[in-house]
Amino acid sequence: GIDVVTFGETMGLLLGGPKGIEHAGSLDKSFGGAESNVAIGLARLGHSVGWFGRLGNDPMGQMILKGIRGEGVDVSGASLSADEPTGLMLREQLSGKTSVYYYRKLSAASAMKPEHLNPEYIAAAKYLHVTGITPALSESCRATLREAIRIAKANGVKIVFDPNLRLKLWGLQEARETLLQIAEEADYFLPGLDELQLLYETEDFEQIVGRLRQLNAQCVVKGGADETYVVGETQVTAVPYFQAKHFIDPIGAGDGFCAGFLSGLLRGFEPVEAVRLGNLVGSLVVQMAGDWEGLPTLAEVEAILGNQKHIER
Ligand code: KDG
Repeated sequence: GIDVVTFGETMGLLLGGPKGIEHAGSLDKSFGGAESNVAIGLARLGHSVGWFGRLGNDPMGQMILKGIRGEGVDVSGASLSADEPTGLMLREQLSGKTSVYYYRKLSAASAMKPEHLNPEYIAAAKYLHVTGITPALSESCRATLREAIRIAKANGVKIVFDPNLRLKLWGLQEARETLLQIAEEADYFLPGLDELQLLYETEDFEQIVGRLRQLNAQCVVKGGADETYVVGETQVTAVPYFQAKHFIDPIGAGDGFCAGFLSGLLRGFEPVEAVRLGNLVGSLVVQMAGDWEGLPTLAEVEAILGNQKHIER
């Protein structure tokens, strides 16, 4: 069976160079979507992983489907819609600040509805990975996510949830209510510290940890100053980041972290050890432009750790 199943919107991506989008003579073309980034990361680390979602039956949709498939991800559940286009995002990095522009309102992915789900496909997985982007896309996407979680829970599939708060897609009030509700259902909750500050309306770390401890989920908080936090029942363990040699593009680091963390879980690691692998993968993603291009293979991870046993025990 497939170890990890994930779904969501993947979009065409056009990247502006040093002149930005407005003045660029040409744009670099790729694709990206939080969930497919995680899927590609897992496939490169040697796991069986499936991604599904709706794309338009257009050149971007074709490119995305071939790209994800080409990375070794099972895309048998994905579909190309004749009625709606593939979503698109433009991105530029000017004076160190990353800006994203979405063109996705009436995309094929936004039209996803519960009837599109294949319950057997989800039920056969060990983990269902979902993000808070999907419920932000549309009412029907929110219902689809709810149904996918229901199917997973009914079949003993563990739910991994990254809130991926995107305030360009919805208001904080609505996001808070929906995302915290999903967190209640998760087995693993992988938020960023900045997201928690907004969701829980406090910057007080102790208070945030207190809220996280009320959840049933194993919580891991990304984005500390230079560490990731594993929230235990009585203590919080800080797991230091790996130093990135060159820092090119921060986007995708969180997805890389999720892929590494999930890889650790699949290998039977304890949470702290899985987080270490997540941190390593995240630190490699930021060293290349694009969402997923910098994701490492298992061989690369092993070469860096210089200790095969640590990963393959
Ligand atoms: O995590 C990176 C994603 O945010 C990016 O690929 C775009 O999925 C995306 C989104 O909806 O913002």
